[in-house]
Amino acid sequence: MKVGIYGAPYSGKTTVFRLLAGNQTENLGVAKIHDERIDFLSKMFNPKKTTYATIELVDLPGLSPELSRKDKNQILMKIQNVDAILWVIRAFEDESVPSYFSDPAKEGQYLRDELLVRDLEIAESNVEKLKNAKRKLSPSEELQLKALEKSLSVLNEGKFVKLADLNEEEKKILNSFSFFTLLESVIVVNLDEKSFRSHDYRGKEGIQRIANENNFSVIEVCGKLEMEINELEEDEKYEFLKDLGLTESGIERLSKVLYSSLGLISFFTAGEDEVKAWTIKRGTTFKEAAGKIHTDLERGFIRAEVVKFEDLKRLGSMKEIKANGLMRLEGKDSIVEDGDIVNVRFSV
Ligand SMILES: Nc1nc2c(ncn2[C@@H]2O[C@H](COP(=O)(O)OP(=O)(O)O)[C@@H](O)[C@H]2O)c(=O)[nH]1
Ligand SMILES: [Mg+2]
Repeated sequence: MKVGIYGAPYSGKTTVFRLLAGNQTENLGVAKIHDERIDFLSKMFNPKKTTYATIELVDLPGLSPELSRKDKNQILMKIQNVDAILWVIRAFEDESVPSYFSDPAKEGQYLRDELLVRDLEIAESNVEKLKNAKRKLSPSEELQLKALEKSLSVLNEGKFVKLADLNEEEKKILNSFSFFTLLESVIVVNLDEKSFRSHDYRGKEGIQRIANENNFSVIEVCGKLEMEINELEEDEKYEFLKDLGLTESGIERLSKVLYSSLGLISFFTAGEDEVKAWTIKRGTTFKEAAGKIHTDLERGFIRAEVVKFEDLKRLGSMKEIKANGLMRLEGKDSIVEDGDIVNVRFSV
């Protein structure tokens, strides 16, 4: 799962990227998904290794109105191969940092419009190509044309392709055009400390509107504050956050929202060697999930022994779980739920 960080220059993209991916200098990174359940299991099993779920991140150059079409396209090309887009919108006041937009809502509208313009171009040119073909279209081309025309019609209304009335087959067909407005997005609003504390900033309604129209989550962070919090020791950090009325930092929250907005959940394996979170899409079966761990486990799958994390947390030990009959046996076609602790029985 790969997420592109998208926004205008000086909005805080690289700051957010470094906070999520660790203090690194390249533009490719891996974000650890914070999960108290993994912390808990790690304390309980005391394993040699603890592994959190992760998401890949790409930090992109900023997009701004003054760039040429060619330069813009070059930047946008870099989101072509991501699974989701993380928008960073500047809503902090700081005279020492240049600013491209007078208002965060305008910045959001600009970012939205650049995605729409690019998708409109793609839809138009491909519809034209198919319509101008001086021959009879094949059945699959007919389907393509229909899906593209549906997309074009919502784009012409200024709406994202994801709002088009598309069936599963049409969505699949559209994959080859990599429409940006078909991807999941999460909007990060980068606030100054004052606005972060008050949850109030200029342009909030406008940004919320863009998000609501397209079913995106909006997360408020304060890049500067987060960087300071990052430097603190664990217990100091907790005090600091408590003072802000929070139980976790914006970045911790962001990593989780990002994860769930992408339709991702975690199942766990836990033992003396390793406690690990495995990333799957909602709706994955136990057999498929076993394949994430090792192909042998999928091939030779017999059954899964499953314990709910919440049960283990409540009862405190595997022994108590067994004594209370709370270990389930699941077959290959049952669906894994978020927080399942899984032990796969297999034979190859
Ligand atoms: N005052 C303030 N400055 C910030 C904040 N977030 C980032 N900056 C500063 O803004 C400048 C641009 O940030 P950067 O992350 O490089 O933005 P990018 O161009 O979008 O990658 C840097 O000097 C940051 O230190 C914030 O929340 N408050
Ligand atoms: Mg940058």
